[in-house]
Amino acid sequence: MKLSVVACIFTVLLFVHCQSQELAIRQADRVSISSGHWKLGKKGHRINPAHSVKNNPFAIGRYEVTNAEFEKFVKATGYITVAEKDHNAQVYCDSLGEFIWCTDTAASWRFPQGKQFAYYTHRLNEPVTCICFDDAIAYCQWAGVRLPTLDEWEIAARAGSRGTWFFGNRFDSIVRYGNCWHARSHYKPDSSDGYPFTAPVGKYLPNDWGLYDMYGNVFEFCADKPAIFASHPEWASARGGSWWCSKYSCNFVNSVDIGRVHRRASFSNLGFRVVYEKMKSEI
Ligand SMILES: [Ca+2]
Repeated sequence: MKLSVVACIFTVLLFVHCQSQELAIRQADRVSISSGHWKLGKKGHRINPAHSVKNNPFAIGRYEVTNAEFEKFVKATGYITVAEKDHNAQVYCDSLGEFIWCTDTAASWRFPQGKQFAYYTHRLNEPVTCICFDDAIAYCQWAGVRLPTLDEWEIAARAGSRGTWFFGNRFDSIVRYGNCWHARSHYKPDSSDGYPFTAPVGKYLPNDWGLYDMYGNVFEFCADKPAIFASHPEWASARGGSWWCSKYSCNFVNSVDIGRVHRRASFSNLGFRVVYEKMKSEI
């Protein structure tokens, strides 16, 4: 009798311990951002003009959503992505001109560069790609999270800075903070930084608030769209640039620019990070 009471107490204690450990891990994977007044955008910018905002507190993923996290969603729900159904994922191909991507009918989040490259299980800690905006929304609904708004993403990326980049005024410093493209053209793959495509999340230095890969690695979907996109319900917005972006081509590796993509289009340089509504105890 005594033994079973002890076992029961031990089980309860273990459960409590596991719960708090889980909470600690989850806390480590997000950054809480308090309410504040911020100056965002850039004077004269056509898509993201200078504007001031006051945000509600929120917590944002410290990293982009990974293949391992997306795998949990798929295993739990049996979800099939748009690219798996429509066989229309866009991947990088060499020997092509700038901004020309290949439709690879075999590519999907499981084979993010097509079947000639590694299966996702070899890239579990890399950001999920070849998913479209609607897939990202489905993940968020399952996980009880949401995409950041454009303003939330920018507040997080800027980490209090006011310029084009959180690290200063020279693009070349990006080499320390983001996985992007360093060759002059895209005619052949650029492996000069060790990562021709995506890199594992968190490989580069974070911004001042501890957020990784806000620039580069993958473009990140946002929940809303700038006013100038309002007449295009089929468009989604994405920010921060990707492994494909360089100083010569693709100007999105910064805190200001906002890209657009069809909400059903899936690219191997496009993913997302999530926002958690801030817990009351953190406010
Ligand atoms: Ca990114």
